[in-house]
Amino acid sequence: MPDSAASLLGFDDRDKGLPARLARYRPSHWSRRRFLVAAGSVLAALTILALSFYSFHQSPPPLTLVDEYLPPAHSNRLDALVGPPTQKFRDNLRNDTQYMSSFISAGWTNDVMTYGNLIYLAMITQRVPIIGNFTPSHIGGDAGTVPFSEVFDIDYLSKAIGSPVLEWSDVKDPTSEEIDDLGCWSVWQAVQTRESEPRFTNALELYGLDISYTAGPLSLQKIPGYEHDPHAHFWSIAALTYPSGREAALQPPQPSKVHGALLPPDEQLACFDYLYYVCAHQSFEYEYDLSPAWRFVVKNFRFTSRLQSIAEGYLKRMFGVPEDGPVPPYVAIHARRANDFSVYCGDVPRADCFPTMNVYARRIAEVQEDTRARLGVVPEHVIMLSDERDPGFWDAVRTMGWYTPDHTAEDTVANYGRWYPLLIDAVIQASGLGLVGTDRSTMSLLAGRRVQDWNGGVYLNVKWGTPHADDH
Ligand SMILES: Nc1nc2c(ncn2[C@@H]2O[C@H](COP(=O)(O)OP(=O)(O)O)[C@@H](O)[C@H]2O)c(=O)[nH]1
Ligand SMILES: [Mg+2]
Repeated sequence: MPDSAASLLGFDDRDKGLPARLARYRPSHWSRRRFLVAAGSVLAALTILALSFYSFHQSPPPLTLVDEYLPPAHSNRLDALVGPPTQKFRDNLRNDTQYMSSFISAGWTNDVMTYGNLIYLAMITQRVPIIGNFTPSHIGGDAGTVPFSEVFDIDYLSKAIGSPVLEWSDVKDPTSEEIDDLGCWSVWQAVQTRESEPRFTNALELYGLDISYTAGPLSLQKIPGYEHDPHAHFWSIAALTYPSGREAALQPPQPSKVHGALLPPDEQLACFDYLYYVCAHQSFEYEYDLSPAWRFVVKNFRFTSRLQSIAEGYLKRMFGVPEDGPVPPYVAIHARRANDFSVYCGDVPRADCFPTMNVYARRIAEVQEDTRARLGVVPEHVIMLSDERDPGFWDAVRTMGWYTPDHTAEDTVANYGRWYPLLIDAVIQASGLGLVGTDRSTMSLLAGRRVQDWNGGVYLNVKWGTPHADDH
């Protein structure tokens, strides 16, 4: 044991030459000490035996060691089901297992975070999460859905978090014409003041689920009745999945859309309309280092090797390096500029509201300075990724000498489908040594956290809204 470790543990070689004041610890005194220690131990053991005998006869029989709610430890995530997808979902649920599901309805990254929240909630309540496909919003509602497992490695995820993660297509045959009734909680009705309906979902069209909702209790909202923050805490929602919390919160269910069914929230398959606004401690918690949904779940959403290698092909062609050579280290910029962001500019003209190329260049230099000091690497290549359509913007990017994937020349949509310009851009944002993102964009935020946690790189955001917003 090295000296420092030895002294940390309380051992110290200097004790070998015992001074007079420590004489009672000399070997001649040890036999009496040993006797006292032995007698004490026997007495303690007898007391413990007596106490445990007493408590055994006083309390109910000891709990069994098998926790009935623990998702069974399957080596294959699909063992969490009875078998292959069935016509009615219920026929595929194992009676020794509890499940949880929820739905999405926002931009892609928001939806990634919502699935992260669902899986984290399922983990802390020891249920098996069932997630759905990604549904299109910003890429055009007619683009069709894409399976979670086409984007992220679901087997890796299941292993990494120690719980099976299922997709609806594993549970219920996607070609089934059956419409299943299901009772779910509406968190949305409890946490916001603007709409009276449950959050809109595609559960009926996508999975044939005809849902009867029960409004969650108003106490779910972090600050009940506060119109500007619809967040709920994970454990407030989790409470609804245990008998005591469930019974205290039950109220009359609302009729389902197709069958007019009136069902209380299902106990075997706990489900919720919408889980985007959920946190353990702080609203919009993915922005903070403590975010448990990031640290325990979404950090393990690794892109499939197929998607990663498609994106790497784009990088190599962009940089002009051979297909079998390495991708040089680079910094990516994510410039979020579409209309859903420019509405926040108010009266400020777009040109003054969004960052100029020089503002990005200053942040790039800061990233390079950090990686040079910390890693001894200066990533010289810079890639711009953006939802901007204005050709003038892209001309300015080229003038800076920055790269950009060319989804038109590469014919990305024809080759891979409508989702792939977005997915390839997301992988590129996540695979550099640095990301310069757009303040308030969740797409930047998740890409930045990937760069930090997966690549040991740097994530900086550019502020916007006025010409000097990013001055620092
Ligand atoms: N292809 C591509 N699409 C983008 C880019 N930035 C934004 N988008 C689109 O805009 C959407 C932004 O919504 P979301 O993912 O929820 O992130 P946020 O709105 O920035 O917080 C994305 O999902 C894309 O559909 C980009 O750099 N490349
Ligand atoms: Mg969004």
